[in-house]
Amino acid sequence: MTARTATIRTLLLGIGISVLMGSCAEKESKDWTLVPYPNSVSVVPGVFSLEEGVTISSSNPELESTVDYFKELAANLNIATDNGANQLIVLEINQGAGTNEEGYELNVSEDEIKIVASHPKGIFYGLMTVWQELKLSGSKKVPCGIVKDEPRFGYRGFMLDESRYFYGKEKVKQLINYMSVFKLNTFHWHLTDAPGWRIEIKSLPKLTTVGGKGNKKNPDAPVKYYTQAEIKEVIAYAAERFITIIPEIDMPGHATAANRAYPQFSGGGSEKRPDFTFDPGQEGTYIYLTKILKEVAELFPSKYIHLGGDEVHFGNQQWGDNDSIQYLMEKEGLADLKEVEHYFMKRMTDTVETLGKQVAGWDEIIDAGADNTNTLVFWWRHDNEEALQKALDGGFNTILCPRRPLYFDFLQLGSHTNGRRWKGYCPIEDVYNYPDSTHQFSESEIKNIKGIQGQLWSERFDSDQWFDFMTYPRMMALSEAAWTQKESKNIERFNSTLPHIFKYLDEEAVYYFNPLDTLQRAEPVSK
Ligand code: TNX
Repeated sequence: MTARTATIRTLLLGIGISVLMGSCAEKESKDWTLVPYPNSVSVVPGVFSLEEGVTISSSNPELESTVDYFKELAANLNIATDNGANQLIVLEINQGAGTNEEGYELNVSEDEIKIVASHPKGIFYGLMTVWQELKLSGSKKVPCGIVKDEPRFGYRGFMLDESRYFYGKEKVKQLINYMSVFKLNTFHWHLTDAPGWRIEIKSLPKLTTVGGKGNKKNPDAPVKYYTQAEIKEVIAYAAERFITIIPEIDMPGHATAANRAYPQFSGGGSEKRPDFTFDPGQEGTYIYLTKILKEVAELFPSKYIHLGGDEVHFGNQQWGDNDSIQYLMEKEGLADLKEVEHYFMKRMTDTVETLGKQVAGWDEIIDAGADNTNTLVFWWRHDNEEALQKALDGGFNTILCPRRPLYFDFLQLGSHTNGRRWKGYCPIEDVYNYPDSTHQFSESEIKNIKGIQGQLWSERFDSDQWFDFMTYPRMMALSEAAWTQKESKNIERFNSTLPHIFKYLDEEAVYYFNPLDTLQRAEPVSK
């Protein structure tokens, strides 16, 4: 080989390498790391980088608070937003976007992310997708391509019981924050039950000063409740994250704490559950409960107020010996105590409607003669398929929240000790696979199913650690089950995202359970 041909060869080789390197460097690629996983994702080579900051462009005043919120999140990731960066996030509300209110389309090229939605909710979820990618992948880059997404269910809920144990405002805000990040949209707040009454009612102060004392494990625990100002603060915090809060004032059972405060409205209870019910025989009870519901209705913007209505038979035995109830039965022609219960629910439903709201209730309310156009039914008795069938056949808007697998006070691992069982328990994969693993719904049934909800009941828990351990990451499995279409669900992909979620939760000192390494963390110790 001559010197000249050697030089040409080196030159050509050099060009070849630089062309190769050039294309690699320009076309760095990555996949999305997301829960819930979007319903349609196409990734092309290339990334959008926020390393030099990002300019958010939206001329729509409706999006102002969402944009401010996203800027705050970006700042926490050390991403500058008002620094004149060329990289653009463009937000566009377009009624013809072809997605439902919560859906969005995300178009990512190397210098622009465009999010189009028909409603601010969709823009919010599009931005959450971007934020989640940055946070979970631990980089400042987003994959190029197109995401088209909208939720499978319009109602994606989580219920927290703060009567049995009061976790408090900061813990609730943290929960609401994670709910929004993982695209859940309804927080059902169980504020009253036997151990404690947790919501200030200004016209009836003893409900909280007397009824707010104690919890399930310790009846002498100091008074704990939310003032109306605190409730407003939590509602505003949730609204900024597109989460609706449905308050629950449980009646006519589970009323023990209220009855401690105002015993004149107690309908008695059983030996095991004294003063469990309100008294449906007295006119005064209806006036009293209407006062309560009026303040609740004024406080919460939610269209629904949840009236409970569950497990009345646990403590209505004394209704049989109550003169005013006997009189009511005669006057109204009520044949038995079941009919008394239904009479009570009907009157309280009328009250709620007079206050401009609609009733939500546990599945027992179907038998209480609830009206199918206005009532939202929560099917919780997993061992009572008939109740679900009645709800669906009856045309009720129905939320699926069965004990198994959606009660997070149930065990998640067989060797754990503190949690409920019912011929089995609630491991994370059962939550993830719900409802498809359990039900096959017809087209007409599906129309009545508005969504799914997980519940954390608190009888057995007495700390934030317990809250974390039982809730996370089952809540993330719930979020994918609620958002992602059956065909797009994939538990291996979900499991491979969990370590990224754990890193995030570790930074926040959350005591989650790790189902991939069950020995990593022991069950918390109760006080
Ligand atoms: C049933 S769900 C209840 C709650 C308990 C829960 C414990 C429902 C409507 N009632 O009062 O806390 O089981 O798992």
